[in-house]
Amino acid sequence: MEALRNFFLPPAKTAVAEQYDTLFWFVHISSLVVTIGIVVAIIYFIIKYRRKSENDVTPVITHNNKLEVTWSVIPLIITLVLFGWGFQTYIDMTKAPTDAYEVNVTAQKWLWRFQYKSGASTTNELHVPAGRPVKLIMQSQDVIHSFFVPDFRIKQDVIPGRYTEAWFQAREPGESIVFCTEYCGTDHSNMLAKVIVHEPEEFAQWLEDNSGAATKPTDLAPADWGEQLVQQNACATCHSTDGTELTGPTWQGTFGSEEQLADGSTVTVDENYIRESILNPNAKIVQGYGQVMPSYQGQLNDEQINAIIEYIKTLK
Ligand code: HEC
Ligand SMILES: [Cu+2]
Repeated sequence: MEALRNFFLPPAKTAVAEQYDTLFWFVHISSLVVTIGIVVAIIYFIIKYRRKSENDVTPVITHNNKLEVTWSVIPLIITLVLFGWGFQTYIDMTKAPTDAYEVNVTAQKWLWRFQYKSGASTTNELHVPAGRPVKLIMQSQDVIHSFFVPDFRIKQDVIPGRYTEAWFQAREPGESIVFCTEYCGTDHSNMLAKVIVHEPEEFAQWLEDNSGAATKPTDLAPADWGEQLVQQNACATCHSTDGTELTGPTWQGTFGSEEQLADGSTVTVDENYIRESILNPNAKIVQGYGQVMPSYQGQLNDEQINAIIEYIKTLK
């Protein structure tokens, strides 16, 4: 049974997901039973009432009250039960418990940012505790995106200029994938994130360790911190470090090189140019690329930008 379930649907990692699946199976199995019943009845009648001789005459039947009431009332009851059941499940899915842990979610082409109460923030990784409801307060910086976690059976549009909400309570530690399910441009299919569910104590520790992300950890060299920041901010969705061309130019050997810009001029890739590219990406567009890089103004401070510059310098 478990194997059959998993063959059709991803594992259900929340109680709501299980509720949802039960309803899903009820709808499908009852439809299957009714369909088979109808097909069998049709075949039976075809055989039983076939024309058997030349003077076989079809009797005139006007109506049958008992039969007609039966075949109207039974489906009506099934429909009402389905409606009530579906409505209850929908309410359970949409109304977050009041004691939920809140996380702010920002979607933008093509990444997900998560901000926690403690001041920590992450990109493309949502860290949450197991066994506790988590409420997501979501908004978009640009176009409509949609936050979809198949394992939790939650899917919610994320819209510019207005908050939308979703919630879940993961049972056990583990990882689940987040997809963007609203087509949002070139890299829509790469707009992925992970939900990382921790044991509650481990989550508290994680929050503590990550709340000071705005200052350099003392045990890291600036370039190493820069590498970490680049990962945390998902720059790698668009920039490779090995020469591969993605949505943005590769960083391999870029520092000190001459960059050809879209307006025909050239610029030397130095500290100032990188800084400007991060804070105001549309000021100078590299030839052959689109205006798609989001601004990191207000997201990365000077110290962090310096570290990223140090890191880019190491990519020869
Ligand atoms: C959504 C894709 C995307 C993301 C995410 C992104 N960039 Fe970019 N980036 C681009 C594109 C496209 C260009 C080229 C067009 C332009 O100049 O704006 C670019 C240009 C740059 C340049 C100039 C590079 C050169 O060779 O001239 C730098 C530096 C840069 N980005 C740094 C970053 C950093 C640091 C991050 C993460 C904090 C980041 N980018 C995240 C798309 C992205
Ligand atoms: Cu999207």
